[in-house]
Amino acid sequence: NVREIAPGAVHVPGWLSMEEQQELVRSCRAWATGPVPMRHTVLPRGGVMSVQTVCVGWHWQSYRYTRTADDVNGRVVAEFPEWMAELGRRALKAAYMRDHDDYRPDTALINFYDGQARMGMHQDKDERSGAPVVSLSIGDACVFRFGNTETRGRPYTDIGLDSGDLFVFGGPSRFAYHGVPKVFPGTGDPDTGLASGRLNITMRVTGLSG
Ligand code: MD3
Ligand code: FE
Repeated sequence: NVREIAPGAVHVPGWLSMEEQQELVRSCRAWATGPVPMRHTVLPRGGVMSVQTVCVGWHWQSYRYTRTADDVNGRVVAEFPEWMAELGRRALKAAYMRDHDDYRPDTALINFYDGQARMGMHQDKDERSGAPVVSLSIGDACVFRFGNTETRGRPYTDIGLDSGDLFVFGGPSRFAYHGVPKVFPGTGDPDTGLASGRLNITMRVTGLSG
């Protein structure tokens, strides 16, 4: 069950098993309370993001990647685990239906949405790589807005994302505008381990070293 939304943008509904979702929730909970706790990222012009984020591998502070969380507590972020890189390669194979043994994601951004959280339309341009982004959703359903590479506005397509869904953004879709205009509170299955809210994990290749 693989849907190509635009060239390189592929949605695979219900890709994660319940056990995989539970395992990811456990890992994300440990990272969220780890050396660099999950927090609302403060933007350069003083705005505060409504989602809460914790990073592994590299720390994203708008708009750059660092090894230490200078905007939180100065500590080194948790290591990006090899099992997650392997999950990323399996995700690319599921979406694009060919092997991606050379895919080496080195960072995951984990976003937590409570009932009010949103993410405005943006491009992900802080990576120095055009490698695909792998996105995994757990918990409450949401509306994901997938736009174009030219403007924040129309044309865009609204797509419902549910717990367990995989979305891959590569090729011409890698630098498209996208956002999350709405989350539907109370729609997630507590069996995942997430009693409320929505978790989104994105794996990326930063193209950075050191
Ligand atoms: C398309 N996260 O972390 S995931 C983000 O649900 C982000 O938390 C949203 O946008 C979330 O930057 C959307 C889908 C997604 C993620 C990264 C992309 C779509 C993308 C990068 C390039 C193009
Ligand atoms: Fe994004």
